[in-house]
Amino acid sequence: MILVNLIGLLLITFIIWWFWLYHPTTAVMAAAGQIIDIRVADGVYQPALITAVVGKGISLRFIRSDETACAAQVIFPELGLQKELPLAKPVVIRLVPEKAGDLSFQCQMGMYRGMLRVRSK
Ligand SMILES: [Cu+2]
Repeated sequence: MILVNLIGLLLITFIIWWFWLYHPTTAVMAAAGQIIDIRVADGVYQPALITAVVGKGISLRFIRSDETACAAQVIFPELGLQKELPLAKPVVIRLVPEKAGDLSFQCQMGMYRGMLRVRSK
C-alpha cells in the first residue's frame, strides 16, 4: 500500500515537472534564411529551443520518427499555425517573426513542447 502511494506520488511529481517546470535550456541560434532541422522523437523536439531575430525569416524542418499519433502534428498556438507531420517526411515551416518574444510550438496534446525565442536584434 505504501509502495503504491509512493509510485503515485512519483508519477505526480514527474507530471508536474514535465508540464510546468521543465524548460529546454540549450538553444540553437538561427541565422537569417537558415534551415533548422528539428527531430521529433521519443517525446521531445530536438532542438527544443531555437532563437531567431525579428524580421529575419527562418525555416524549421520537422523530421518525425515517432510513430505514435501523439507526434502527428505540430502547432504554433500564438501563430494559429497547425501542420501535419507525416512519418519520416520532412516538413518545412517558414516563418518571419514579427515581434520579439517567445513563440511556443507543441504537439496537439502538449506532450512535445518547444520554443522559438525571438529577439529584437
Ligand atoms: Cu502529443
